[in-house]
Amino acid sequence: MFDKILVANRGEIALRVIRAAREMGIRSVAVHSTADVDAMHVRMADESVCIGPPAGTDSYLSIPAIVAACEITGAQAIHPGYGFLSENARFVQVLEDHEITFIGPSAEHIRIMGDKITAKETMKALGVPCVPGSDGGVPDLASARRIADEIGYPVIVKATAGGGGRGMKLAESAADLEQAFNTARAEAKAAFGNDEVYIEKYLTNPRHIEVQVFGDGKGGAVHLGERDCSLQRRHQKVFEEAPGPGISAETRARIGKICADAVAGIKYAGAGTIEFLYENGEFYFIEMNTRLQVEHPVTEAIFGVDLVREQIRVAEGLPMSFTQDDLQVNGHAIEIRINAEKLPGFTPCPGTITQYHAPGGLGVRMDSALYDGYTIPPYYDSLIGKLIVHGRDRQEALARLSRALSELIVDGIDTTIPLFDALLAEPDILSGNYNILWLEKWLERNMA
Ligand code: MV4
Repeated sequence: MFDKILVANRGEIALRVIRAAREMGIRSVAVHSTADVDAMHVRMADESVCIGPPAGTDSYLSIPAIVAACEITGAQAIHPGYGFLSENARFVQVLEDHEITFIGPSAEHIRIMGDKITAKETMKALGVPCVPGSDGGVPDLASARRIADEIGYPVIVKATAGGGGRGMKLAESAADLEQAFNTARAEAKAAFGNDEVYIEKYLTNPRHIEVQVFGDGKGGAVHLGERDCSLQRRHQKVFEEAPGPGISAETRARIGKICADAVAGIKYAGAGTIEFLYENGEFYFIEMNTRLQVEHPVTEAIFGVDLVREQIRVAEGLPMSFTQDDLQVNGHAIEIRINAEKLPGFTPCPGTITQYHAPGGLGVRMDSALYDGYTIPPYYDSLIGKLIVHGRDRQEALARLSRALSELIVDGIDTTIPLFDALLAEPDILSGNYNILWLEKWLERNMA
């Protein structure tokens, strides 16, 4: 059993991990940049180490600084949170060499899923339904033409080193293919130092549905249903919910079993998310994320589990504390992401919080590292809080979200909170009738 873990992150996710550790009787070490001396995660942890100057690359992404902090404090394991080093296979390898436990999957699984071609090949071989497209990389334009003609236009050219929307080019018809193929390659080379690309049929109206999975690292695995994360702006999620509107218990069980069997098949350890596009009742795998995700609380709410606690247990070599049969969906949960950004342009807006009041009451969870007088530094992601609500059904969750928003106060800076007041007046949002294109179209009409 661990008696001390290091949290290699900041903000709300660092608090999330510190809280789980404390409930398990595990002490926590915060690391922080010089810009974060007054940050809440430093105050909440049992001890803290300064690991470098403000820039993320010099602090929260510095492998030597974080390993040193671990050795100085005697922490036995590291939780990476999300972002930063959470999907860095080299980091996991370095920790292995230092006999520090990484609270997450193996370096090999991170590497496989980080390369989108090997991820897709692996998932396909494990029986997960994928978007029709090239088998592996497409070496030249002639091959690209052959494949595109075969699957039919529109097609999308994606960088194997990309993901999360980076390095993708759409070709509506054969006339666009050369340009899409060449730009995708050039941009991939420039951005990732790897110009390998693959081709998929472009789905025109899908929803983004992702399945939460959890493996024990020994060939056991469960699924915890799906989340609908279709409401995104420039590949940033804005509003997430579980279960997905219109996804039946039978559909959940079917796609869930496919996903759980797949991760069991590779002896995956810890939390993972299998991302799908969902169109006309069919699931098409696109990517797998090998980390705890920002939106994990909606899954925690409807299943009544603590995913971080389970991550720590599995990293200690303990079994998960539930089986698939223990996991029943209870009600409906919604998360909204609150960013320090000025509308309508979503311009980052750091500054000092003059007043902060978190909502509370039945079915309300506010995950945030804000406090009165806190100054948000300009160096990091603009996410400053997540408001998660849980109700017996979607309608109750929506009413609770509306009520919680009426209690929330974040003064002194501009935030994206007004966006949610506006969204909650939209019939399509109230009925769950949206897909991946909905928000950008709405923003164009309402915030241009
Ligand atoms: C696609 C697609 C349509 N067809 N692949 C964007 C992020 C990355 N995870 C995959 N993405 C997409 N892949 C095929 N074959 C449309 C998108 C996409 C998208 C996906 C999920 C959520 C929002 C999106 C916004 C634009 C494009």
